[in-house]
Amino acid sequence: MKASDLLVRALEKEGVKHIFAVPGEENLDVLESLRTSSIELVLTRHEQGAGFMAATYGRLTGRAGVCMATLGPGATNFATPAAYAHLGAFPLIMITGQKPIKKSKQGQFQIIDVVKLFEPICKLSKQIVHGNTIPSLVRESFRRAEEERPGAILLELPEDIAAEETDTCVVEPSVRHYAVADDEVLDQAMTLIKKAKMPLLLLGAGANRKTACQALVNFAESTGIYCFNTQMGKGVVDERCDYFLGTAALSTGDYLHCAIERADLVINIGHDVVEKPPFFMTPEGKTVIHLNYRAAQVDDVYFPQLEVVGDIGRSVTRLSQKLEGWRCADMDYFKRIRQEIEAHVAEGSDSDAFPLIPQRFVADTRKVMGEDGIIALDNGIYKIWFARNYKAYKPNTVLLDNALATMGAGLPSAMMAAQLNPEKRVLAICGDGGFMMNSQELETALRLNLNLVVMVLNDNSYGMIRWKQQGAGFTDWGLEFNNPDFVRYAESYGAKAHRVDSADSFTSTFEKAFNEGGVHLIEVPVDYSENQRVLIDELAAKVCLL
Ligand SMILES: Cc1ncc(C[n+]2csc(CCOP(=O)(O)OP(=O)(O)O)c2C)c(N)n1
Ligand SMILES: [Mg+2]
Repeated sequence: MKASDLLVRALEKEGVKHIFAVPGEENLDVLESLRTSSIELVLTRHEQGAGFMAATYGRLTGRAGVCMATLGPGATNFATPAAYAHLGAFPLIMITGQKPIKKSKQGQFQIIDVVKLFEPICKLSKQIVHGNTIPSLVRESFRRAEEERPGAILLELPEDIAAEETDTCVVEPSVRHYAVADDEVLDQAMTLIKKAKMPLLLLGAGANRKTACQALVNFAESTGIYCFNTQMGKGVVDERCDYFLGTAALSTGDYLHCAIERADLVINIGHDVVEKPPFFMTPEGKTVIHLNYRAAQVDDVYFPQLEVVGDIGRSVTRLSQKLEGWRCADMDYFKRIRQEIEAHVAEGSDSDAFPLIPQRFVADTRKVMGEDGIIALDNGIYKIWFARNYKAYKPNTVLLDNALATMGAGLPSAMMAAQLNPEKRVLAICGDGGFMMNSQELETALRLNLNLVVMVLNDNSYGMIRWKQQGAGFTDWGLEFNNPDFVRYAESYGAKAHRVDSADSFTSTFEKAFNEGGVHLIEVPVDYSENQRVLIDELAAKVCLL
């Protein structure tokens, strides 16, 4: 079999359904092999779009998403999606082309050392030097990409290798089970929990990845321990439940931190240090139990005293069994903090100010998304507002990136969520800055006939950096820009487009767009003056309940 055919057979064997790509001439053999395969080729308009979509496929399904690009400039455009998957722990396989390696008349045209370039941001980065190694390399790539902690893999397939004949066949995928944490360490965790006066449960991204959710809900309900989550842990538990305190959108100083400061034990399930810290540990401070697939990575603000390493769901179930009949004695303080956080979040949610203030557009977004709608956020100041104020109801319904926190991923990740969930409401939430970084993918969204609404929050600036600039005491300078007419811009792609022109028209505009189906862009003029007042001044002045 020709090597490129063997590659595609191996991908089919792994269950690959789509390849997201911007092909170059070095990928033409693979392209020809894909033509007659069961795999759908999804062209995007920038390699970042392909990479972010494939990484989000991995994030949502647990199976590696696959994307393809050419050598040199195509490959370098994969650097940001690779870093996104690497830090975010999303299984991703990137296939890039290369000039012939055995004999070439093209000098160094477009050639850079792609394999080396990707080494620091991949779990494995390798050139395929012989067609016969393809089956085992593909198998190993999927195994590694999907294994906890998931991440990115780069395979470089040179043109001459792609075209050569091979004499091997594909390798069967294997079944994997993770070990449960050792009984002795689970006993130690149980002892620490029983000894604690005010324990709290922290849920991070790892708890969101696998089917640990039910075990975690059972644990919280049977022990009565209150929980909070990181931004990427949103959705593990239904945030409407009585024992949920809030999301750590900031690292310190928020209302939630009154509760965290009071806790003498934090049981951290699935959080690792790639996310902005949900709180800072101090040497004389509280005890932390780290329960995760992998051991803790220690730094200045995270040095857990006990590590419970193994399958999250199964370890938590064993811990629940060990704690059977035990309940947390006094949760009154946390109950009052919860009420305070709830009241605080509700403030401003009915404001009819225009341009809209964050409290209002977050509250109204929650109303239109219904029980199982999915929001995918780009990066900007609104992410903090959504993390704090938007309650997640179900796993994987709030897709935000608090690891690489790159701009430009919001639209492609929402597109992937829409492709996988055609019957659900899916909303991309972007700033005017981040949207313009990959707005060309609107064409891809239309070509794929997605049902997708794109919210563009217009403040004519890099608002997040303006807020930081203000917080640092600098003069407001250098961060404003002009925008295209977003309505006409989206319409030129063939999308339907609207501009919200009053606070009251927000919900009806979004309802109408979701009901109609297809691709819609909705521009929302926003007023970010609340950032300083609510997220800085008010928090600085707050006093924790005694
Ligand atoms: C690719 C990339 N470049 C730069 C940054 C730094 N950055 C973080 S938020 C931000 C501004 C975002 O502006 P916009 O998308 O308009 O959102 P806003 O904060 O204004 O709502 C910038 C420049 C980043 N996170 N990612
Ligand atoms: Mg902006």
